[in-house]
Amino acid sequence: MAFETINVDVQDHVCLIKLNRPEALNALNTELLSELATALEDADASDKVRCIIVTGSEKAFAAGADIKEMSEKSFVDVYSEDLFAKVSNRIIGIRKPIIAAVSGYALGGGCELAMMCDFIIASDTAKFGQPEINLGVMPGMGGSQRLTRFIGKSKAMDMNLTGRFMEAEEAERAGLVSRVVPAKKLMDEATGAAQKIAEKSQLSVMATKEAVNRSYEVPLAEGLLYERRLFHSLFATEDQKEGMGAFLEKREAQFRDK
Ligand code: CO8
Repeated sequence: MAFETINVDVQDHVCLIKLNRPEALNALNTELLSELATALEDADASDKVRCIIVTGSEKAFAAGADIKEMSEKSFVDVYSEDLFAKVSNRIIGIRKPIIAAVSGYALGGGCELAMMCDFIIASDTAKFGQPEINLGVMPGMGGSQRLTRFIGKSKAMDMNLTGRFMEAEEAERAGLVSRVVPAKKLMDEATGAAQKIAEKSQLSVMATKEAVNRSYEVPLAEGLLYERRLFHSLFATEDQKEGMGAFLEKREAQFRDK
């Protein structure tokens, strides 16, 4: 399918989705968000894809929701259409792993989109922020919720109330991003991580994603039970026999997603 605001490329089981609205620093308008959700769902359904990367340009992952598009909307408009609800549910419904490769600005909805991915690899030029407060509004797609779970209350309040930007180094220290690399190495690093994931059994990959995400939704005892049941269930797979057998035979496992 041809897209106007994103580029999609699949190579070696990795689907690379590049946000492509350079004239607006990849601001997330309705068209881009809808195309992104469609591309993610296509990748989720494709046998050729085992891991997904979402990235932007060197200057901007995404500078937020599109302010021009939102500026004239009324409360009745945004409440009636439940702005961003459907599209964010489509994005968080993806079962294959999604890595956000972030360079430059990841602001407002851009930071929230990165947080909806499974982990963030950042270049040393990345800048994260929730500057919605400067526009007379507040985050609407996770900036007050996911960010608080990732970096704690004090830093989340600081970011959300002052609207300041957080550099990559601080974001890594705070637990928002998993790795920081020089800008030139960002895509190699993200692709390398995606290829590592692509080598695993997709059954254990999807179960792991599900279990980690569950930890944000349920109390610890429920989460531990959920994890244990998923762990038990993987013993019904051929890939468990193959993975453990290969270790004991000192050879590489050949997973078949069965
Ligand atoms: N929306 C629309 N256009 C944008 C946006 C945006 N968020 N950000 C940048 N642009 C446009 C600019 O208007 C400009 O266009 P033009 O050349 O036609 O005037 C072009 O991109 C380049 O931008 P700048 O000239 O401003 O570039 P600078 O390098 O000087 O500054 C900044 C870069 C600091 C990133 C600056 O552009 C900026 O502050 N942008 C806005 C950041 C912001 O406030 N983001 C939050 C938006 S609100 C939001 O995200 C709400 C989230 C709710 C849920 C979202 C679900 C997706």
